[in-house]
Amino acid sequence: MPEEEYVESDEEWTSKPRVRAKVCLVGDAGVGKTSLIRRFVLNQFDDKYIKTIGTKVSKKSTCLYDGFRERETEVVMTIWDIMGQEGFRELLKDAYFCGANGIIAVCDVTNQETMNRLDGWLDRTYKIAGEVPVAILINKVDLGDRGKIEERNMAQFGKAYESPFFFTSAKTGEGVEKAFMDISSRILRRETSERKEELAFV
Ligand SMILES: Nc1nc2c(ncn2[C@@H]2O[C@H](COP(=O)(O)OP(=O)(O)OP(=O)(O)O)[C@@H](O)[C@H]2O)c(=O)[nH]1
Ligand SMILES: [Mg+2]
Repeated sequence: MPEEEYVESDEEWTSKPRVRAKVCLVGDAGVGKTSLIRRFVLNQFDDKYIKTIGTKVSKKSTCLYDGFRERETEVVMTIWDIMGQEGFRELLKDAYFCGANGIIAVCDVTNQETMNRLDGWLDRTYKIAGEVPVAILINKVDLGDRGKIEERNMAQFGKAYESPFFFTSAKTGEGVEKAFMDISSRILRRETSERKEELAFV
């Protein structure tokens, strides 16, 4: 379960619930994992391709209304980026996925192979992190014809992981905020239902 802590707000003399969530990005090399994080966290984009070596962690908070707490709740996401290239990724993956609260699986709209391989990525993820919320991002829509992607197949694929899919572009920003907000709200909902279950036993 994501950790929760309460913090004093400087502006109001009220405390605001804060939930911490670990979100991991997965997908093949070059699909745009690092670029999506950069767009979401810094609102920037770079055309240069600098391969991620090992892993990198970024942080961003979102504020969402939590119906159970009946108040605004801050979801502090630590966003984990991993190299897509096979290699020592294999050695890192257990530590990388351990304790993950949500997964963002990324493929490239111009490269069907990257989509076919998401299944393998998600399968391994579930083994380590459990059945956490997943969002599937079909990235680089500024380059590709989204009509090429069989939406019907995509819907079935999404069903298997109960995950919605989003067409995104780290370059233009299209769909990026929506996808990250979706995963953070589903993590919060899951945390809330676990909390309800816990309280039911008290
Ligand atoms: N046109 C376009 N280019 C993109 C988009 N997202 C990423 N790119 C480019 O694709 C290349 C690879 O992007 P990265 O974000 O480094 O890919 P990655 O998945 O992190 O790759 P690894 O770290 O090797 O696993 C870079 O040149 C980016 O500028 C996009 O939405 N549209
Ligand atoms: Mg990268």
